Amino acid sequence: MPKRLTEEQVARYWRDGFVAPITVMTEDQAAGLRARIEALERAHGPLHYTVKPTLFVTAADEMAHWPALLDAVEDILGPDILAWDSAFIIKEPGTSKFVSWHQDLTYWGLDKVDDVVSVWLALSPATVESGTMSMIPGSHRTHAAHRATADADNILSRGQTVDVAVEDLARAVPIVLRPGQMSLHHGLVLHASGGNRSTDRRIGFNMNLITPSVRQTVVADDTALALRGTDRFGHFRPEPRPTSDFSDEGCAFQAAVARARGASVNADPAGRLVNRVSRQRA
Ligand SMILES: O=C(O)CCC(=O)C(=O)O
Repeated sequence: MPKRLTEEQVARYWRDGFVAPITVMTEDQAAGLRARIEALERAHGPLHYTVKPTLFVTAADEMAHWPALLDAVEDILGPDILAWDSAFIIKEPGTSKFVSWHQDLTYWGLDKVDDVVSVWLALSPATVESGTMSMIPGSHRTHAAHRATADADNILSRGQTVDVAVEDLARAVPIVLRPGQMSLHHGLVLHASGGNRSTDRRIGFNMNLITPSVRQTVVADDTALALRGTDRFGHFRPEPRPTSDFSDEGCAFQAAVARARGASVNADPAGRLVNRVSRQRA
């Protein structure tokens, strides 16, 4: 018996490679989290695509541990859950920034495909107009060939792109979410998103969750955040939870993680390593 999803939603996830929308909080709760994040942005600068905000943003840590969110993930992954990665993915109003068609797992170095679930939680309306993701049902069953592209508007660090057949593009499903709703997608489902033609910011909190049995094959000494259950494998060094926003310890840990992943790290005017790092991910 699933905890949060219906049997039909669980079956749909495995059949299509994604399921949405899943309501995990009220719009008021989402608005409250958004307000906290935007206050931090005013104080510290943009949070878009910073590496692992769960290490230094308490609102991100709260979302990662949100019981209704984890109940839905547990229905897919089982009771033992780690967060391998997280990011805010923010598209400003009017931006032409986009995400090309890709499969998440292509560059992550994780050795299992069915033990990785991506969460995308909306903190503002995610609509076709605001540049929400579209996904191709059933595309998670095969690995697709990616090629590198160079387009300054592509949010993906390598500009990796899959050439999707026209008939598959016609089947793509837009993932429309109200604030407080989320989607879950399989690490191999083909997905993409367009620019933001709306007048509001499109703010998503994205997490890549795994079971502890998954191994990292590329990054040495990789870390993960324990969210639920037990880690009987110890494949990832445990991450600390933030006790306050932008604490020195949280920022230092985040900077070290970002460096280990090969991301470029900048120092802030006070000389402290902070979060303004490019996110090194697929
Ligand atoms: O936020 C977006 O537009 C794309 C997000 C994405 O590619 C992902 O969550 O895997």
